[in-house]
Amino acid sequence: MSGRDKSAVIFADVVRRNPGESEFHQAVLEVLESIIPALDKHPEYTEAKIIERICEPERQIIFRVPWEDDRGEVHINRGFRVEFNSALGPYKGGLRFHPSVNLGIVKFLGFEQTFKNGLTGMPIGGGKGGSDFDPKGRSDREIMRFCQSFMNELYRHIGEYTDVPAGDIGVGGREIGYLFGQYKRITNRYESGVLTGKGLGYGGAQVRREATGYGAVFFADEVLRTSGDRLDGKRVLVSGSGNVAIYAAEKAQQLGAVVIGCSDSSGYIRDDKGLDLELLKEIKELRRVRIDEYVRARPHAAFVPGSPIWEVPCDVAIPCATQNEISATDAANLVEGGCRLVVEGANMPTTPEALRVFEGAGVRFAPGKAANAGGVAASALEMQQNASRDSWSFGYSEERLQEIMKEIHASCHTTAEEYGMPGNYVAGANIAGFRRVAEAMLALGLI
Ligand code: NDP
Ligand code: 2IT
Repeated sequence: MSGRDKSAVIFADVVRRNPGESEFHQAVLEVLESIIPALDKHPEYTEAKIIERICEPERQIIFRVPWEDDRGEVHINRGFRVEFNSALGPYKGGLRFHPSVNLGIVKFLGFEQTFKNGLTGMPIGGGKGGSDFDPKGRSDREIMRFCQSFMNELYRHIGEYTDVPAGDIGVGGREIGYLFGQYKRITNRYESGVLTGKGLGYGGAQVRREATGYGAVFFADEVLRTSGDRLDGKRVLVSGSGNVAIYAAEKAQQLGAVVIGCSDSSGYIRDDKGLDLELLKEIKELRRVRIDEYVRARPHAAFVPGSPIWEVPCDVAIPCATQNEISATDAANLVEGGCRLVVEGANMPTTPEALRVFEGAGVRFAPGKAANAGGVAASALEMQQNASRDSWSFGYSEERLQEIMKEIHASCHTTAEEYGMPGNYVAGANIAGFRRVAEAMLALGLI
């Protein structure tokens, strides 16, 4: 059977065995389509049923999370941890707290994470978790009680050599602190390497907070350099205004770009003079309020409620909010507005239809599993520092991050060329990430 036929049969089986999990199907299809040339070249993967095994998580944990709000009312949420693949190292990947979280979403994220972590070249397997808990409007005490209850079950499944969670949407430094505190209390172990994204005062690493956004911009810079171009002077749009968006905007500004807009789920702001990042950090990191607050302090800027940010003309788009946030219409608007490069800070923010629009228009495209790998790579550096009880300076950590992003870029670029698809970063990232995981799985026997 050809690689193409084999991949179609496997995909049909994945859909049949995982009904209703549309995001998971979408992520699997993209990878299976990309790796066809690698399957044709390496029949040993097909013989050993590597793809069938890769599409089936090693372990899936679903649990009840009961907690009490400030008024004493009891709430029940659902917790997840999908331990996808440990061929390359302990399961590694974030936790997402958002009302939309369900098993299919956690599986798509865990699946992507497996290849992303492979691409980093670091010793980390793939996993993901989270809950359908909605942190919006909750007090610090409520967040703490939720995190403690979540950890009361999660602790038995994780460990520095087993599974190492971190943040994702709705989970940042505050939540990681509460989760770590509860893990330490239950286990009576100061096991720093069990979670990453910790605060700098208790085992966290410099540049982890900035790493995903900075890394995405380093990746953008590498893509531009391949054609002798640079970020300096470019108009950049960033969607979202959370951890990834804020630090993508910061690094883009440092490299001379003008970041003219960002968003949250209520709408977007446009500031043609360039975003005031200190103000944005105060609104989003300290006060945790809605983005229209921005225009109160910067009256020349505009707040546009309810519309996608992609209607604003730009040169470079960095989606940093959530999956499937760029539709075909958004993509057409971006192309019309002059956008020549899309770099995914978020996981799978571009719909397959939008990707076809970009491809048709010759827009360069950097997929999340390569471009946003800086976050998890910095997590692996945090694990390394925890294991050696060391802590590195900001400057050194940022240099390491930049080197890693350059290597990931080079690996996607050369793999795409090797397989006859120059400039196709989707194929390059999927094939390079897949091959790292597949080779390790072959070496480890039938696992
Ligand atoms: P945050 O929670 O810090 O920020 C998320 C931002 O996206 C917020 O502005 C939020 O708006 C917006 N957003 C989230 N969900 C939706 C939605 N359904 N519709 C519209 N807007 C939405 O998360 P992160 O910045 O950490 O994560 C952003 C993306 O980056 C995710 O795709 C995540 O998986 C990915 N990522 C994160 C990494 C990390 O290290 N944190 C690493 C690699 C990838 P609002 O507040 O209004 O909900
Ligand atoms: O999607 C991701 O890569 C993350 N949310 C970060 C995972 C991590 O373990 O740092």
